[in-house]
Amino acid sequence: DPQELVDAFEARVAADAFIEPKDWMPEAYRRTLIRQISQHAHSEIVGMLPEGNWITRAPSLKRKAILLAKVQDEGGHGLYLYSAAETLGSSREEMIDALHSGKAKYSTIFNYPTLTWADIGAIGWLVDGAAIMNQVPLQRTSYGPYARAMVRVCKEESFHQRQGYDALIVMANGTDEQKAMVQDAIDRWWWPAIMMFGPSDDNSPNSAQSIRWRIKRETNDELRQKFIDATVPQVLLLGMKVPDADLKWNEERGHYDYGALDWEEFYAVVRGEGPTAKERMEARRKAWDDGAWVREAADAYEARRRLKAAA
Ligand code: FAQ
Repeated sequence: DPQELVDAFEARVAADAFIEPKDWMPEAYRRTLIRQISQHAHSEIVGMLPEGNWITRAPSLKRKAILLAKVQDEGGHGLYLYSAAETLGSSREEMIDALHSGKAKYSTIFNYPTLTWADIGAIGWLVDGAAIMNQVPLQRTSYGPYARAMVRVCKEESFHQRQGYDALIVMANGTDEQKAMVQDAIDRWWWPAIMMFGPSDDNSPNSAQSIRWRIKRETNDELRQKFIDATVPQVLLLGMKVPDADLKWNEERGHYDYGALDWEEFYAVVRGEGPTAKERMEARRKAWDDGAWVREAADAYEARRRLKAAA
């Protein structure tokens, strides 16, 4: 009886038990998860590009080794996430195709250019910092494979966040020119980073259902506020300024009040009109096309292996 299946599913979610790939689940739950997990995967893979841009220009061997490791981690995160989405019945090809045709989204943040070395520090600290704030609760998301992928991803993101802040501490204690580069990077990355949390709660069409299904454990605005509260003191510790004239500690709320986000910019970037959107998609399509021979070779190998096994 379908109602019994629905009741059993709802009871599992309410008891904070994980839903696993072979469990019955409502079709809309499956679709929401494929959407969110695949978009998360795309973000990791596209997110390799802005930083990859600086690997050959890192200022020292140490910084280069760290950056290489970070970008490789992001590739790994993308792969765990695609695998988690595949357990829901979506194929890798379908997901990649949705990205390349512009049907699937990826995080707005990766549509901004990395102009200086300080941007690499700012991405680690602010972008990975925002990612951690969003992903720590996802370790308890109701779908088992997604939750488990998040455990390792969060550990690696913590390293990413620290290395970014560490790079900026060095520059913030350096020459006037280095200090100015740090402030400039904060000025350009602050607002895009707080936009990563998505639309405000009253404009977030997916939130209510995702919270009911315990896919999302906290709302976009709750996470954004937590991120701002945690990050402002870190800006001040660097001796830098937050580029928000309305930012003010609110004693009564126990939180920072902050200025209005530029939602027009946010939605324009979501629509694919971000400063580097075209370049990012071209790079992804080219990587996919250039890798065709690897997929073909793997298929040919598998066909030969089967032929041999059958003989
Ligand atoms: N960019 O109703 P909601 C990383 C879309 S971290 C683009 O609130 P939802 C690590 C949203 O998809 C970044 N689109 O949606 C890293 C929806 O459209 P749809 C990735 C956005 O799903 C660091 C529509 O707006 N992290 O990659 C954005 O309930 C450094 C309405 O929004 C994740 O994906 C945005 N910022 O909440 C890598 C975390 N915000 O799908 C490299 C997992 C919203 O209906 C270097 N995802 N939209 O067509 C989530 O937690 C959620 O999906 C949210 C959005 C919170 C992003």
